[in-house]
Amino acid sequence: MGISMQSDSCAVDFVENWNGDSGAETSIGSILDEQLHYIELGDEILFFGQLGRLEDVEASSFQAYNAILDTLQQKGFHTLVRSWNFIPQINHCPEGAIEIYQDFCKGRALAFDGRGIDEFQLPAATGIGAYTTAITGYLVASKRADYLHVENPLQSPAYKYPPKYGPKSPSFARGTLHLESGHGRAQGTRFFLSGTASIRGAETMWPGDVRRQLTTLMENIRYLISDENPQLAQQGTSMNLEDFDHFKVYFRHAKDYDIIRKLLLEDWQIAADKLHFMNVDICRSDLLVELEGCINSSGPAEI
Ligand code: 3EB
Repeated sequence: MGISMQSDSCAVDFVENWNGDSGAETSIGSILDEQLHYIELGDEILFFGQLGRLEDVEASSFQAYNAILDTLQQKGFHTLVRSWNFIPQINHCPEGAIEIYQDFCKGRALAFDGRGIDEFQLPAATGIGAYTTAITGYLVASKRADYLHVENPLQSPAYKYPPKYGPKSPSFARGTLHLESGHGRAQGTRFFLSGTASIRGAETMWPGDVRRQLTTLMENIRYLISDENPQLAQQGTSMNLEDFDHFKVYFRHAKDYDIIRKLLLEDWQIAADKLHFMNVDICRSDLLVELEGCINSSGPAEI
């Protein structure tokens, strides 16, 4: 699936490779008249395709999410793990209507509500601008129950944002942790970090100041994954920034690229080859930068 994430000034499309367990049983299919496709691989499933249309954002996003959730329930994939939502004209507000992003959140939330999915089952997610014509995205779900959705005590859960940010709050968790199975076999930590921005409580911090926004969001990430987060302390798990395999860095203004990169390399000591930059709009018009990422450390070698 091609998802254009770059403005014309640097029109390089981005290819993402997904690897699964090669020994597992595979099956593929599509739903909603081939609007959405899926690949089942053992206990996991990946959906990808169109999640909505700009002509009728709420209804079409509801329809897409409803169809995905219906298929997941039928096939026994009861755990939502991670979703990505790429939304063109994300900050645009059509006359007499709400912003495209808020309209999308409404359709998505109604689909979750309608299928009886409560806030503790919501997956890590990203909802971000894109240069596509339709709303697209992908979603990973699992038959296994050994995932924990994690919230950040520094931030209001997104599903509890007040109505000024939209009639229905965004449906996502701050991160999703794969719980290590016992059986004497250390699998290492696997963690999906949601798109994280300069938000404390429910409020945007430092509008107009990209440096301070980056500091605040990195402090959000550091706290979320640390043992100061009671949900992780309870699991006896914590993570560090250097554990991440990669980060995707979404930034609104092309002119901010140099400073964001410099601060991530120098102040936050992130290795340059772990960073993937995308120049796109972000879901609140006062947000200038947002990061997501994955941890997939292999853990100590087996003896
Ligand atoms: C935020 O914290 C920033 O709508 O799925 C981050 C991650 C954001 C996911 C989504 C939105 C979403 O509210 C925006």
